[in-house]
Amino acid sequence: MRTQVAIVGSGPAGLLLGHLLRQAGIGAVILERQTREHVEGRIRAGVLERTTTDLMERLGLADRLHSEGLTERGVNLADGERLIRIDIEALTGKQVIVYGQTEVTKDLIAAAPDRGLEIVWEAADVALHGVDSDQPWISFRKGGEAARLDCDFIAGCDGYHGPSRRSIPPEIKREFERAYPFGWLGILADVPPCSEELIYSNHGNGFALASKRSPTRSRYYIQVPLEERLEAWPDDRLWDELETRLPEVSITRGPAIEKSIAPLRSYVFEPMGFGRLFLAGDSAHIVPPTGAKGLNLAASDVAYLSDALIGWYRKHDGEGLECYSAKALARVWKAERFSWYLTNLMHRFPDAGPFERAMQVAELDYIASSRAMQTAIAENYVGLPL
Ligand code: RFL
Ligand code: PHB
Repeated sequence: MRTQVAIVGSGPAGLLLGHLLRQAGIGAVILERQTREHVEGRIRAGVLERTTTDLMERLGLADRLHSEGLTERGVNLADGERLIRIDIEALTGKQVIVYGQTEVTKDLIAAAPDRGLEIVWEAADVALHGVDSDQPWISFRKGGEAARLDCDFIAGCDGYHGPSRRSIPPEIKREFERAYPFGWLGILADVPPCSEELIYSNHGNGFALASKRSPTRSRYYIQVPLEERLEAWPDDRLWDELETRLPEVSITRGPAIEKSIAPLRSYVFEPMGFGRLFLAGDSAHIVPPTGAKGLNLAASDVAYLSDALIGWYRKHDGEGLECYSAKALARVWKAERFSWYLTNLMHRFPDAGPFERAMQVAELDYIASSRAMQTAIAENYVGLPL
C-alpha cells in the first residue's frame, strides 16, 4: 500500500489533518489501532475554540456543529460564595461553542469515504521505519496479516500513548512535565444543565466544573485524589458532592451515562518533528483539562501542519515543514501556560498552606474587579490567534 501522507491515529488531530490534506488533493491514509465504535464512543472534551470551528467550516463539515452546538458568550469562575462572570463576547468579540469531541469525531469519520480519506481500523502493531529517510514506511498487522504502508511523510497523531513520539532519537528530544496530585471524576447524564454558561468552581472540598453537551445533557466534573476509585462514587454521592461544591446553582440529578476518572498532567515534547515525521496533538503535548485546550491544540497543530505539507506538494517549498515544530510549539506553550494557570487558581492542592490559599483568594478578587484581568482570561479562553 502506498500514500503520500500516512497518519497514525484517528483522534481529532489525525481526522482533521486527513480531511485538510484530501481537500487539497493530497493522498492520506489513517491507521487506527481501535475499532470505529470505540473511537466514536469516547467521551472527552466539550468546548471548541473559533480556530477549531473555522477548520470544520473550511472542510464544509460544520452544519451539525452549528445547528446542535451551543454558543457560549461568557464563562464563570466561582469560589463557593460568589460567581465571577467573564463576558468573553464583550471582551474579545468572539464566542466558543459547546459541541462534544465525540460529535466532531463522528462528523469527520462519516465524511471520510466521500472525500477519499481511507481509515484502516484495528491496525495492530504499528511501527514507524525510515523516518530520517526520503522513503519512510509503516509496518502493521490487519486481521492477523502483516501489512506495509509506504509514504512521503508520517504524521504522528496517535495521542500520548502512541508509538510515533518514540521514533524521535532520544539525543535530540526535550521533555517538560508536571503531574498534578489529583484527577477529574466526570459524569455525563441526560438532565438539563444547571447553568446557561460553564462554571469553574474553587470550593473548600475541591474543584468542580458544570458543563454540558446539549439543552438536555449535562457534563460535570469534580477534583478527586489521584488514587481515587470510581466505585467509591455511586451516582448519589457524586450528585451530593456537586451540590456542595456548586452552591450557586440548582442541579438536576439523573442516572450516569458515563463516569470516568482522568489524571491531570502538563507535558510538552520537543521537537515536534524529525526527518519525515511530524507530531500533532496529544502525541506531543498534554494539558490539564482546565480551560479546555487539549482538542483545540490538536486542531491548531494540524492547521499549521496541513499548510506546511500543502506548501511542500504545491511548490516543493520545504520551509513550512522546517518551521512547523517551532511555530506549533509557540502556540502550545501559551496554551500550556493558560491551562496550568487556571488549574493552579481553581484547584485545592493537598500540600497548599494558608499562604497559597490566600494567593488564590487575592487572584480571584483581582479578577473580579479588573477588566484587564478578565480580558486576559477571555482571550486565552476563546483561543489565541493562529
Ligand atoms: P487522541 O484523541 O488521543 O487520538 C489519538 C488516536 O491515536 C490512536 N492510537 C493509535 N493508532 C494506531 N496505532 C497505535 N499504536 C496507536 N496508539 C494510539 C488512538 O486510539 C486514538 O484514536 O489524540 P488527538 O487526536 O491528539 O486529540 C487530542 C484530544 O483527544 C485531547 O487533547 C482531549 O480529548 C484531552 N481531553 C480533554 N480535553 C479537554 O479539553 N477537555 C476534556 O474534558 C478532556 N477529557 C481528554 C479527556 C483526554 C483523555 N485521554 C487522552 C485519555 C478525557 C480523556 C480520558
Ligand atoms: C467538558 O465539557 O467536557 C469540558 C468543558 C470545559 C473544560 C473541560 C471539559 O475545561
